[in-house]
Amino acid sequence: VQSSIPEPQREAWTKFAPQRFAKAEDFQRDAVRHVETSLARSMYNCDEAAMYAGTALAFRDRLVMDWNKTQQAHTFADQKRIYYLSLEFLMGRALDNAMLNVQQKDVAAEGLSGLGFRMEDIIEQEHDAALGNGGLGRLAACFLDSLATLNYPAWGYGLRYRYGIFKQEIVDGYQVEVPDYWLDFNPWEFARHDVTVDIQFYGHVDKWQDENGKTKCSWEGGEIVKAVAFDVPVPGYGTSTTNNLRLWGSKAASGEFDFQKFNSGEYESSVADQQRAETISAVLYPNDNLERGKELRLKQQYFWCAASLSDIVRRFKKTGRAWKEFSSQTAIQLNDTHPTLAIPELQRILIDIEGLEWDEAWSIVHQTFAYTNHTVLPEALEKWSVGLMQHLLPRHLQIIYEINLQFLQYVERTFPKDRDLLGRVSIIEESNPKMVRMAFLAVIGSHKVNGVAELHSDLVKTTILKDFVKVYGPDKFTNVTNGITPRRWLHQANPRLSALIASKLGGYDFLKDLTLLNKIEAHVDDAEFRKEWQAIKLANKERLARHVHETTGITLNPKALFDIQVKRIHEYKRQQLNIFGCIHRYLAIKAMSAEEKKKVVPRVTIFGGKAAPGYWMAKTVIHLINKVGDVINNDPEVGDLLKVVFIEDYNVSKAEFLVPASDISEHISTAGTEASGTSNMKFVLNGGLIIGTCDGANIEITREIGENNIFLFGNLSEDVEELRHNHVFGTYQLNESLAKVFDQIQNGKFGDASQFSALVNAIVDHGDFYLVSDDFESYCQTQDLIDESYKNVDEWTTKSITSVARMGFFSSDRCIDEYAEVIWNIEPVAPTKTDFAVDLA
Ligand code: CJB
Repeated sequence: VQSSIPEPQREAWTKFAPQRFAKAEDFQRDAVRHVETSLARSMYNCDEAAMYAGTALAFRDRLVMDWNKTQQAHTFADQKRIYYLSLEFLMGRALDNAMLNVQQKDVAAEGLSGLGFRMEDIIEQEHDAALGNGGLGRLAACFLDSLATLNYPAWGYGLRYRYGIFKQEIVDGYQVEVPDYWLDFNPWEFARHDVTVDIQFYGHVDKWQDENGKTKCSWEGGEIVKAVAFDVPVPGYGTSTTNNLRLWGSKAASGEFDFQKFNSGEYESSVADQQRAETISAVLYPNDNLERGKELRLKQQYFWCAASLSDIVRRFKKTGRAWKEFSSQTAIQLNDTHPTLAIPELQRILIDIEGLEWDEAWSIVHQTFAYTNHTVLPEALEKWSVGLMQHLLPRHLQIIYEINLQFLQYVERTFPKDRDLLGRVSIIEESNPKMVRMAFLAVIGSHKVNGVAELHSDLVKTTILKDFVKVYGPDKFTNVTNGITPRRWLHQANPRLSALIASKLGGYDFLKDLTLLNKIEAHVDDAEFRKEWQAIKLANKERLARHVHETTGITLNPKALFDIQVKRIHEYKRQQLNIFGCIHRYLAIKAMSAEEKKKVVPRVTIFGGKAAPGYWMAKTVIHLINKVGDVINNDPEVGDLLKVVFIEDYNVSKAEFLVPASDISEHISTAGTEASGTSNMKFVLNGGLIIGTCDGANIEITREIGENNIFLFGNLSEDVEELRHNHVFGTYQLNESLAKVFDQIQNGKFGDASQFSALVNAIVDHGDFYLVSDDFESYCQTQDLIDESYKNVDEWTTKSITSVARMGFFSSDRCIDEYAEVIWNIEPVAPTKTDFAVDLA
């Protein structure tokens, strides 16, 4: 391609292609040009929003150049690629990240200042890209950052939701959901109206014999919806590699509206068809760790899987390779079971359309896919009714039945004496109605299955997938402990800490190799270093206190111990344990003499997180937190000794200023329920200590940083089952301190007690499934220990520095390298500097 372009033309292209900003003026030229010409604004009406747009477009120009080159280089390299299929990408803001990753933020800040703007205000203008619920979606976003940074030839595939996760407002202490329409100005996406795929739904299967007497099937009839590609550049840090995130939007197959219908006078119904098609990519389902079998959700899943696979197969076919090479050129990672339909879809493409034999096709499919499990909670495991699948995807259901038949025949041959095993591992659950178990299909159709932290990966093998370990042996199952990108979660969120670390390590190499952090341990006794370390934490707390004051009117003492729990609200994550603990602390303060009060370590407890709109119990927890806050924050006897704050609308950009401001953060799930957690890693990386249960990645964090540097409490996962059994059948006694907390709630101390009765009854009458009572004593004692420890500033600072130094393992770069080696078998492609035109299709 390169050599086919005559030299003079190539010269002209190269000469006029946008370059890096050598100085602030270069940035200003581009930003001003975009404000003037792309936005049709001028110096006289350029507000912060317009300057954000000008800045974003100026940086976008740079990203696009690298993006084009990267895609071309990956095409030339013709190496194996990894496709990451995720229904959620919780990206947050892009501008700050882009400026830092291309290492041009300082130039832009200087340029903006010369134009009369402050960098912080410009960054604040951007709407979060909130195409995810929580940990699972944010993990996908961290992975994209690492894949690009490590120069892997990778694409993300997702859905372009018109509405991301809802915005949360708190009204009278209750959560109210407001739609998140985020697309009115999004400079980061490129609509590829020429890259479309027709997606079929419903219809029926035709069966016939071909000329050789072979039975053939084809999926006929039904309706067609068009998938349109929207591409988002994903820049790596300190490399020209810029990968692609392709998000699919849905449109009516007939284009704007059906002209035949239109011309025959059916204007309204042609517009209705259009709207119905667009509904598929309209909204992100707002559930975290919960699946509800809604038809539209299944439609979303198939729409996205089919569009992505068609794209992947098309790209492979352009290389002219034989099908048997597909899986050595293509790895597809299934982020949870949401994309499991990609398995029968690839099988369908190979046998019905490409004419391969079943066995040959199945071996390609099975070598291509790998599946990541993110939860063992039963309510989160996806199942779809056979009836719904028959209706929506009749050919896929047939293929799933065939996959199941062959699998069960194998199991029967291998374990002829274990008749029950067949029912236990069947993809089809023989319930009424019959259900398709997606996790089983994902396991059978993949060559590797991984959990996301050591304990979780063990639990996967001993609980939900136990029988599959028997069938396949243990080698199919592996662990890849989650990680986070240090670019966003240290360098971007906490620039001053990042700079302090860089000053000791002689540069920012640690952002690419986080294990280098261990070198700061040598400075743990350096007085200047420690002073600056403490000053940074205080400044971050002051910034958070300002935010709280501006948004709630509550005044916080920045010297108090800041205790933060931010994550989705869920019974298993146990925000109820935290708020009951706050009430317990409040009662203790109320009972103190003036002398005793002097010894109390002032504490600020901050909560944030969304409840799924239909999750009533989680909404009740939010309500209780807000009501408790109202009472405590206005009690003059308490003053600064305790404040309880709920931060509205927790999202990625809020996490970026909350995480660096914590002294303690809470990761207190019932042991065995939180697969990994990733915010635990973010908080520790920013010098906060944690209080946590022996669950998920807390266990590995403890191993890395040392048990003196973490506050663990509570029952162990191996004891949970027996404790639960005891609650229901044994002589179980409610913890006494907790009983006193409940008395206060029931006496109406925090408003109408009936509002909170379900929360109390879940523990008192309904078996306390999440073991709040069992862990309460240990939780409160550990909180007291934290107070004592915090009094000793020197000791606390040492713990903080030591912990950060030992967090290198939790970089998502380490995690991606593990996937690349153990699961995907892919190699990086050297980033290129050449300039030539590109074909992104
Ligand atoms: N996770 O965010 C979700 N949603 C789900 O439906 C299932 C799991 C979370 O995935 C994270 C990334 O692996 C884990 O760290 C977290 O523990 C898990 O709850």
